[in-house]
Order: sequence, then structure tokens, then C-alpha cells
Amino acid sequence: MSNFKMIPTMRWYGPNDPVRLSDIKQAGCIGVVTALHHISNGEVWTIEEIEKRKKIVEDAGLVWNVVESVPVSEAIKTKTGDYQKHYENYRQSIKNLASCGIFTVTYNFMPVLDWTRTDLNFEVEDGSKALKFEKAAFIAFDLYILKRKGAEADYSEDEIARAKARFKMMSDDNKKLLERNIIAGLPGSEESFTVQKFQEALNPYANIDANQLRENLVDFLKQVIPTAEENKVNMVIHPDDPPYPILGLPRVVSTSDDIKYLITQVPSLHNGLCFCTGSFGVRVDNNLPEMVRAFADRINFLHLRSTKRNEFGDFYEDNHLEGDVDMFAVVKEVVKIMQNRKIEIPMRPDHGHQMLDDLDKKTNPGYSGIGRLRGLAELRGLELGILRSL
Ligand code: DNO
Repeated sequence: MSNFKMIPTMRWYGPNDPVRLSDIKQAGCIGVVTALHHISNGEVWTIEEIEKRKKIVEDAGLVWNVVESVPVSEAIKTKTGDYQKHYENYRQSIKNLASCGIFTVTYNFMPVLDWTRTDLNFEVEDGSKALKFEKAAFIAFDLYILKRKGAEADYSEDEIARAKARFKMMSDDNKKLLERNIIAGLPGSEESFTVQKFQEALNPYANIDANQLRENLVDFLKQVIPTAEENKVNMVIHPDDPPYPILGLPRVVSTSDDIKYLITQVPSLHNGLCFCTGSFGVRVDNNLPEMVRAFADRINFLHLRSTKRNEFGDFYEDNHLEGDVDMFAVVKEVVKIMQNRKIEIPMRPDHGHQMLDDLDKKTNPGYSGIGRLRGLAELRGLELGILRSL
């Protein structure tokens, strides 16, 4: 049997990333996932800038396999302001990337905030540190720090009571840290705010419900997928993280039905999926192996990680082979679809724990070297075991 394997990659934030390309190579990666974070949302990625980054990666003996992400501007998500111009710029960036030999582009369609956590230093039982999303803390931020108008209506009495009690326990420093964790932007996030700017950023969504946001996403796809197809680029949407509405903002890429809708509206195979087990896995109603089967022909990038949830909607990032995600079942399906499609899909171990020497270093939350190295090693071993036993 032929051996199509996942292409091992890691995310690299560019020359300022404390994790070096040589570290990534030594971890066993063939490629990296990176983005031109210095280019503002909505602007064109020029060939010159793409080539510059590509050269740095290739000089280290690696390949730039996947872009994560070419950000979709707020203007496009809300269809306001310069959105027509931004469509045009997005198409141009796709063409430029293709002409530089980069054919997989990740993006997301989460309003205002990309991925979000409340605690970046949650100590797990072995002393390593994980990222955590605690609902009561998040609601406390919404109600008592952001003081969003009408926020109470989005929560149950129980949730509000827990948030109140949680807020009471917080020192001023805790509150500041929580605010920073939520709105100052995690690494790779596309925006960063102050409380006031954040409130302003929510305003354009006053009249955008889930249906409207979904239509705006479909409009965006209709604008860019034909260009992607002409240039052989696979666009891959990253699911919402967490996969439910937050701060009264709709989220429309959280479930299997959400993805099915996007495919029905824009059937091109270039309208693809970044299958993130950690994001989808937070929801009990997402059956991950079944989703891999259902979207087999359009999964063109993998984020593999696991989360552990509780009954309150909190979750933390568990070790890659533990937690609520049945990684064996997911990787088994992935192995099968790769053999069927006769392709290798780039994979990155997502969000490792901060551990060992990294505990004393300044690291990007979720993106320290050693934790991801552990994750990658475990995932590759799992894959090899599955492949050999087929
Ligand atoms: C977090 C990442 C996200 C993701 C974007 C994709 O670790 O998975 O930043 O890259 O949402 O556009």
C-alpha cells in the first residue's frame, strides 16, 4: 500500500518568533505555516514581501506549505466601508501567493475576535501550563469590565450568578490580566484593542445576526473562490474558537451543518476546510471522525490538538493524545482519506503546553517549542502505527 502521510509542519510567527526555524526543523518538520503579520488587514500581499519570507524559510531548509492566515477584514465581514476594494485586494493576494508557489491559504470568519482564552497560564497536574477558556471569567469580563449594553440578555441567571461570584474573587491585577488576555490579541490574532476601541468594533454588528453573517461569508466566497480555483489555490476556512457565539456576536463556522451550508452555496473543491480538532472538539455535538469522512475531499490542512471540557462550557488544552478528542479515530480517518485522495495533507500540532525549559522562557501562548515538539512526536507515532496496521 502506498504511504501518503501528513506533512509535519509548525506555525512560525516570522523573524520575531522566539522559536527558531532550526528548532522547527529539529522537531521533525518539513515545512512551516506562516503569515505576513506586518501587512494590515485588507491590504495586498505583494510578491516582493511573499518572496522575502519564502527565502528566509527556504534558507533554513524548510518549505512554506501553508499561509495562516490571509486575514479577512472587518469591512468584508460586515460588508461596510472599503469591502469591495478588500475583495479585490484579497484576490490579488491569492494570485501573488500562487505565483510564488504557495497554494494553501487559511482564513477565518469570526467577528472582531479570533481565538480567545481567559487564562494563558493554567497549571495542569504535571506542572506544565496550558491555555484555558473559563466561561464565568469570560462573562464577568463582558458584564463588569466591558459593560456591554444588553449583555445580561445573552446569559442565564445561573451563568450571571457564577460570573458575579467569579468577578468578586478577582484582584485588580487579575481583572487587568483577564482584559488583556481577551482583547489585546493572542499570537496570530488579527486585531488588538483597548476596551474603548473594542466597544466601537462591536457596533457594526448591531444589525448582523447569524443569517446575515453567513450571507456575508457566502458573498466573500463567491468573490474569491473563482480566483482561487483559477490559480489552483485551496482556500481553507478555520472553525470558530470557541465554537459558539460570544459577546453577542454571531459565529457561523462551528458545526458540521455550518460547513455543509458553505459547501452547498459554493461547491468548488477550492472552498475547503482547515480541520481543527481543538476548535470543533469543544462541542459535544461535533462527531469529529464522522466530520473527517463527510468533508474528506476538502480537508486540506489539519490543526491537531485536544481539549478537555466541563459541564459549564469551560475547556482547557489537554495533551494531544488525551482530553475529549479521540485522536486515534481522527488520525485513522485522516490516514484513510489521504490514501484515497493520494495526497499528503499538511498538519501542525496545535497549542502545546509550556513545559520543561520553556517554563522559564518568554513564549507565545500556545506556541512554545517544546510542548509542540511533544505533540508532534506523539501524533507522528500515532500515524505511523495506524499506517503500519492498515
Ligand atoms: C490559534 C489559531 C487561530 C487561527 C485563525 C485562522 O491558535 O488556530 O489563530 O489561525 O483563526 O484564521
